[in-house]
Amino acid sequence: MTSPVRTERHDDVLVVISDNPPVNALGAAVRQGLKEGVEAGLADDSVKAIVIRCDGRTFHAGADITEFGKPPQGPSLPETLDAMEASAKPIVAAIHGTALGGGLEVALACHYRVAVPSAKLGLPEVNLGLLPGAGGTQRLPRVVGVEKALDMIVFGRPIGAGEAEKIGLVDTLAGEDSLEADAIAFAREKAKADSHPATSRRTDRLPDAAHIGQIFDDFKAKNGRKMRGFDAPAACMRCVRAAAELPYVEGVKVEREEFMKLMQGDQSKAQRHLFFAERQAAKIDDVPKDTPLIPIRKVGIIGAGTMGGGIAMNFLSAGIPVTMLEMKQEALDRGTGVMGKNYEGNVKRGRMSEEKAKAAMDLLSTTLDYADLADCDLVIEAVFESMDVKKDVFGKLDAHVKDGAILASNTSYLNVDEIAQATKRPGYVVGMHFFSPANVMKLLEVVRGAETRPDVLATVMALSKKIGKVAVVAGVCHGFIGNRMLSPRQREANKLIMEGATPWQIDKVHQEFGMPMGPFQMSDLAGLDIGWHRDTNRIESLRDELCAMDRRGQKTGAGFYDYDENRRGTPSDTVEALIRKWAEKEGTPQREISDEEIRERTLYPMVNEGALILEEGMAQRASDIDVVWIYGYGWPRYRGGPMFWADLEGADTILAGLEKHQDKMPDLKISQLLKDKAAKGETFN
Ligand code: TC6
Repeated sequence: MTSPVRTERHDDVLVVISDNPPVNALGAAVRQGLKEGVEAGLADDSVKAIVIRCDGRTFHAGADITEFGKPPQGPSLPETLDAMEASAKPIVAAIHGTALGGGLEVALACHYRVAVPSAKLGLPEVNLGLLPGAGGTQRLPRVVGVEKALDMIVFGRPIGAGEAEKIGLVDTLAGEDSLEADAIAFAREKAKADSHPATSRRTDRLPDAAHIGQIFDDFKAKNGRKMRGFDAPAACMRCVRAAAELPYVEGVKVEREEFMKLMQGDQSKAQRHLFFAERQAAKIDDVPKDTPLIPIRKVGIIGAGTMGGGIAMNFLSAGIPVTMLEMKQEALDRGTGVMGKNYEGNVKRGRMSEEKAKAAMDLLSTTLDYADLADCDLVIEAVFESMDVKKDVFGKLDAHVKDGAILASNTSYLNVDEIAQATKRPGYVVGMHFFSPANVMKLLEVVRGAETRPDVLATVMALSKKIGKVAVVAGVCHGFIGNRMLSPRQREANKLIMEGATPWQIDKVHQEFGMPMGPFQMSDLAGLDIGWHRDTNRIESLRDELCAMDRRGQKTGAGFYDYDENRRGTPSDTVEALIRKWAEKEGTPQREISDEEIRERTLYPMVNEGALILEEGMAQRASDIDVVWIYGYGWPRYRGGPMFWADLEGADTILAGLEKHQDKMPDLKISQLLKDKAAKGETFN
């Protein structure tokens, strides 16, 4: 087998080049090649300096994640890097693209770092439930100081080469098109010096012993909430603290120990699963990768409400012009006003520059006339959730918008095939289900109708990446993937409060599980009056009565909870009394309900629904369902999504849990797929 690493001589400088597409991951063969390349340079007296660079689109973007959990092969990364750092000849990392994880650790073990201005550098291992385990937690603080290192390691956020140069992580910037030549010249210059900085021996950027405690206390006080539930951030902090307090060799031991613990834990397994799940979701089994895409140069949005405005912002921010249509000028003015405010907010919070926000709004035009949408390549409808209204809109779009343009519906429940029948181009009709707030939430469910063309699907999937979304393909069924699974959870939660649990007990169980909010907190946020017929004034359920009392959720200051002016909720005695009144009216016997029962009756039916979705072919794969719940509903990343979590629980445990409560859930149809998995001891993922 030929090595992915080769060397080239440039007079007295040896360049060691990795070529391991797509991202030059540091697999066994690359590590071996790097080690041998450096050894060759050291053994040859005529070589005065060594440059390490990569071919292709990026410098090493990390360890090869596919090797994790398998028996180690070839030289380990720490061993390879220690040998490099010990070299008496200067070694220079020449960085383009992304130097991430193990890739940045390679660069940190070099004596010098040269980067093109567009390069990004970071230690994102925490996002995989891990920490930089090849000396990164010990070397980075020695180069950039503890505070900056904490920021980069605990949050895993890469920084640009410009900032890296400012903080001393990069020694000099190279020309965008002359990286190799500039790095060679730099290395040759450095070769004149007698010695070269070995990162592990540096202490000049480490804080005084007296300040260390304060730095870590402050960091924890400021960021503790963001790390709730995750194991890796705290382990990263312990390692950086070891870097500040202990000699390098001792710090490395702490790093190794913490790394191994994380690597063997379920959290990292879950987060690594998600890394691949997210990438897999972009692939459609029967749509070839090279399917020609339909160019999308202009987008139309029908509806300037919260949803329409949020959807429009995604395209505007990505530089794609949008024309927004409404029935009345006031609605357009209101909608564009809200969008302007949202952009202002983004600028204020430092998420976007003022110029970028202005450039985005400049790409927006508005109209009351369907004829102005004629030249759009894609039109997304975000109007009232009613089949009649949607059909009317699609009929009009079909008549006005050019042939070959894609017509998409943002419906969250309705039948996309029926909507498509309102047009003469059902092949060009697709669902694009954004989640609210649509300019923030990463998930996009792409609903594939019976006649949706492969190029339409491929185009929408590619476009979603361009606008920063994670897209998952769903089939046509009520609520698609996410909302369909939400429904049995809510149904059981509603029943449980009638049987004796309180909304706050149920929400607490979900929050302790790691969800940002429980079912009743979510109802209050969404508003209890969705589907409530105020005009009839009929009170047929607890929900009707809450609405009639103007307890319609956060927006009216009360729902299941009472809310203060900062929208902080507290349990309501009134609601509790009301629940008991309704339970008595229904004749539901009251009993003490355990947290375990709440978990089993709300979470297990979700898994069952996920299995039904798979069984019916409404999702392509179990990991797609996980992606939906992570990006659309705040399922804790460290639990990998509902189907991954089910795999850890075991299909047999889930099935037994459902069967145990079957008398309380007579309407629950247990999935045959779940039964099969349980019988064979198989997993979904
Ligand atoms: C680490 O370094 C730990 C060190 C401790 C050592 C002791 N390994 O994202 P894309 C695949 S942990 C294996 O679509 P982009 C990816 O699955 C690692 N495979 O491209 C996909 O395959 P597919 C720390 C990898 O241009 C293909 O490459 N590093 C790896 O949108 C293209 O990927 C990270 O966490 C990998 N490390 O973004 C960085 N990386 O085509 C992880 C990618 O078969 N990587 N693949 O689906 C990234 O963040 C991004 O890939 C990117 C490129 C920004 C480098």
